[in-house]
Amino acid sequence: MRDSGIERGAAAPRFRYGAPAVTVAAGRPAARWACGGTTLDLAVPRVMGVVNVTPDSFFDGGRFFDRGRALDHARALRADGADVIDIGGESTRPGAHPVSTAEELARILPLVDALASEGVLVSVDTMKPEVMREAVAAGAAIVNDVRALRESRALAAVAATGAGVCLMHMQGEPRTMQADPVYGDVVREVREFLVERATACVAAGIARERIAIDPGIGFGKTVAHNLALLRQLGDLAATGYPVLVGVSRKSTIGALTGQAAPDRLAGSVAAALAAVARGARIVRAHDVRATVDALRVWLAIEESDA
Ligand code: 8Y4
Repeated sequence: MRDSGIERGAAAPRFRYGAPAVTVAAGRPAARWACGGTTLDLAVPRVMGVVNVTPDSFFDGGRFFDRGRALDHARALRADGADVIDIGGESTRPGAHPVSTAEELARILPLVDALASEGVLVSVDTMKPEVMREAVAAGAAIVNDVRALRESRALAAVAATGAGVCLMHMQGEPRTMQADPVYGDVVREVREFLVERATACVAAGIARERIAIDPGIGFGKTVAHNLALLRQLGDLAATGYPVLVGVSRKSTIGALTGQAAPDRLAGSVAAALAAVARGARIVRAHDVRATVDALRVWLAIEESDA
């Protein structure tokens, strides 16, 4: 039980959000995420809006590289209903240029600072311990690491703060991860990896309540792997850690719809709803307004009992 991270006999009904009788070791449902001075109530699904401050980001193509425009975009996402703004200064796109710590900090810190001082719950998308420390010092409440704090010193960097952390699964390295992803049992392997990383966090002094986990849709996975992970997301939710999912505009949506990235809105929203229906508590999205509207309608239906 302890090794798998799954509490048996607590299977969630398939299409009911918020109901899973899932427990953590302490025996309480994971309905909160401790993020610095803020605790995000996960009784309702939350939306993390994406702001890239990279000249080579996968979709935005540098549109928000300009600092003022990035700030305007982040504020617009907030107004659209984003609960968290995720700021990234280094693209994880295959073939993207690596960025120095100094450059990454120069890109993101002014934004982190401005948004945090406006009361926005800021997440920083980074793999670098130094960037984690500086961003949290500038007001970021969440560290979102696609490498799940595997960089040496990353565990200690986050432990030294009170920030929440999102641990994401990735097979391989960004440059080559999509070449030929292979798994025996993708859902089991991803779950075991994430529970192992969460356990390492706790051992390093990061409280359990600060941890969220993420299957890393598209990170070293085929379309079939991504669909299996989404369909069986309940297995991840059953670990007791809040589950965050990012599917927005990703290539799996393109593969299923035949649409290019700018035209993946409907597919992305459908995937977000399916993920939340299976126990995801936070969805990472580019199109925040549409995602929030869809979640509101879906939640109203789920919660209506007349
Ligand atoms: C179009 C637009 C196609 C964007 C692909 C993409 C995740 C993440 C990314 C995720 C968490 C991306 C930083 C990839 N994805 N963080 N980051 N979870 N926690 N690609 O799924 O959005 S970047």
